[in-house]
This record gives sequence, C-alpha cells and structure tokens, in this order.
Amino acid sequence: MTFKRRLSLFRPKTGVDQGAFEANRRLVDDINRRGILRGTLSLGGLVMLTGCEAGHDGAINSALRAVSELNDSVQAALFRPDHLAPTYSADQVLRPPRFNAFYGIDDVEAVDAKDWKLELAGSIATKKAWTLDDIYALPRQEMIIKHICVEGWDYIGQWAGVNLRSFLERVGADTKARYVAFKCADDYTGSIDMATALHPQTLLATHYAGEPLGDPYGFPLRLRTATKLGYKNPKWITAIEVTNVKPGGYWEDRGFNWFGGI
Ligand SMILES: Nc1nc2c(c(=O)[nH]1)N[C@H]1C(S)=C(S)[C@@H](COP(=O)(O)O)O[C@H]1N2
Ligand SMILES: [Mo]
Repeated sequence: MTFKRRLSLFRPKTGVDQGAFEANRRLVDDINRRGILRGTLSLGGLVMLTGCEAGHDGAINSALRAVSELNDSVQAALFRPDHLAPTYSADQVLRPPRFNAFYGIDDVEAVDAKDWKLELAGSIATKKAWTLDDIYALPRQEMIIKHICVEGWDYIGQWAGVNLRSFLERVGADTKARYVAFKCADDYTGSIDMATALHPQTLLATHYAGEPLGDPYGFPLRLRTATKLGYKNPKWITAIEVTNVKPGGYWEDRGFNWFGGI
C-alpha cells in the first residue's frame, strides 16, 4: 500500500469542513504537479492537514508522527540544494500579506524596535547580539515567492532581507552543523535543516513590498524560505541557534511534518 493510500485512512469523516479539506487536497496536488514540492510532500501536506483534525486521538497522532518522521528523511533525501523555487512578478504581490498565527491578529503583540535584539547561540563563533540597526545595515536580497500554508491558502509575497547563508557565514556559524533553530517574541519556535538554511532563497526578512515588515507579519525579523511551507517560517525572531541536536517547533511538536518542504 502506498503511503498516500494509507493516509486516506486518516481522512476526517465527521465534524470537518469537507469543502476546506478538498480545497487543501487540491492545493497539495497542484503543488506537486508544479514540481515545487516533490515526491512525498503530498503525504507530508496531508499528514499535516489531517493531523490537525486527529489532534485529540493519541493513537492516530502517534501513527501520523511515525509516518511523518519517515517522510522527513525521504524529503531530506530529495532536497536539491541548487534547485530554485519559482519566483513571480511585482504585480502579483499581495498587499498587505495574508496574516496567520496560532492566535488571531487582534492578539498580536507588537515588538518594540528599540528593545529588540537578535541573540545568537550554539555553534556560532561570534555570539554578539544584533540590534535592528546592525541588521538593517547588512546587504539586502529580495525575492517574490509563494507562501503556502497547509490550511489550504497561499499568497505571493515580496520579501527582502539578509541572505541567511551570508549571515551565518558572517557570524562564524558552523555550517556543517545539522540544524538552525529559531525563538520568537511570541511562544512560537521553529527549526530548519542546514541545507535549507544555506539555500539561496532563504532570507532573514526585514522588508515586505519595499517597506519594513508590518507588526502582524513578523516585525522586525522573520524567516522567509522559498522551499518550505508557511509554518516553517518563524515570525518575530529573537534568537537563532545552530545545533546538531534536532530541535522541534511549535507545530512540529504537535505532530506536523518536521521537514515541511522540498
Ligand atoms: N512567531 C510565529 N511565527 C509563525 C507563526 C506563529 O504563530 N508565530 N505561524 C506560522 C504559520 S502556520 C504561517 S502560515 C505563517 C504565516 O505568515 P503570514 O502572517 O505572513 O501569512 O507564519 C508562521 N510563523
Ligand atoms: Mo501555516
């Protein structure tokens, strides 16, 4: 039995908006067709989608997690470090971006620029904290990419900021380490594999559509990687750690697929 078929066992049957579920499945199918996210990601996407609904059933959850962990290694093996995700044109950019978090937009606590600093931890030679002025002084890269949330929506966004690879090199991070983890001003955490951190389309974004990020979208600093789903892009980042110990993340700890991308 293929994983995709096995997964259909977890298709929600009751109490679920079937229309939304079908829309999500169409989106994931579409992503696969376009080759942005390849191979087993349809499994990952569906695990995440159905995982939400199965959240109260411990047995289903641990089964999903087992499939998901296998899927992580398959996805990591498929990762092509030089393969670029599609980019779009400026007239396709959504302004303002579409907001999402694990709470509503009215509960966003704005970060104060003067108190904010970026702390560094783990396998990094120069752990001096960065102020926003320090970050703004770095060369900026821009990209127009699609943000895809597992909830079944997407938008095209124009992000600019520091290329994460060049930042990691600048602070003397051990780029042979396996993971990069993020802490955020809310209770969110996230982590990515080093190959994704070093991918040319992975930024510490400070700007959206030519303006500093708005408060709900992660001011002053968020991750934006073109090769990962929405939840792998922490907003309101306050600390970065380079580590060989696999970190979790807010959604990953709740059963979402860890790799979450191509
Ligand atoms: N700090 C923090 N980062 C976060 C989240 C969050 O709740 N808190 N939600 C994630 C999810 S699930 C998505 S889809 C994107 C939403 O980003 P957007 O507001 O630009 O759409 O942020 C991701 N990063
Ligand atoms: Mo998301």
